[in-house]
Amino acid sequence: MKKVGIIMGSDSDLPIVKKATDMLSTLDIPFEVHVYSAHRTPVEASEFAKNARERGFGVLIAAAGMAAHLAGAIAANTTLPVIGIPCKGGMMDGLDALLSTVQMPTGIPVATVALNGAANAALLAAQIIAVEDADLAAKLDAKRKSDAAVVLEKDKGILD
Ligand code: RP5
Repeated sequence: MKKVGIIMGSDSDLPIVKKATDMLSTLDIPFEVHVYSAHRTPVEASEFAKNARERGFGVLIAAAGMAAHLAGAIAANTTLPVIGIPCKGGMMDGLDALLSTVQMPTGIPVATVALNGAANAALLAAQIIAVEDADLAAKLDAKRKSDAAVVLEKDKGILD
């Protein structure tokens, strides 16, 4: 199975990223996690992205806050799909990170999830890998059904 690469701009992003690693672990998807910053360690970030395909990654996830250029910087160096997680915090409480992550110029796409949307980033990565993996696709279908069952259970007699 292809691996998921997760890069965060700072170790301070780890509590958010943990939701992605938990989800990938639950789905038995192999992953690697790194702290590489677009600003503080730009060489390491770009080298990781450049080598990711030949190292067996199928999708990359990049989480960053503030001037969150990380997902774009990763996407600039690979044609693997890149998912950006804008992280809350800083003076604008995440609006800065959201716009920095989502507003990519034509030609270098980043699939941006919600602020702190690490679980959805992992699920989207899983869905991308599942395009070529029937077992994983079945697992995702089963998860959708069990998630729906939890909601329907709460619906039962909600105002009784
Ligand atoms: C970004 O700046 C990081 O992704 C983090 O969200 C934010 C603050 O980083 P630290 O100052 O906590 O290292 O680059």
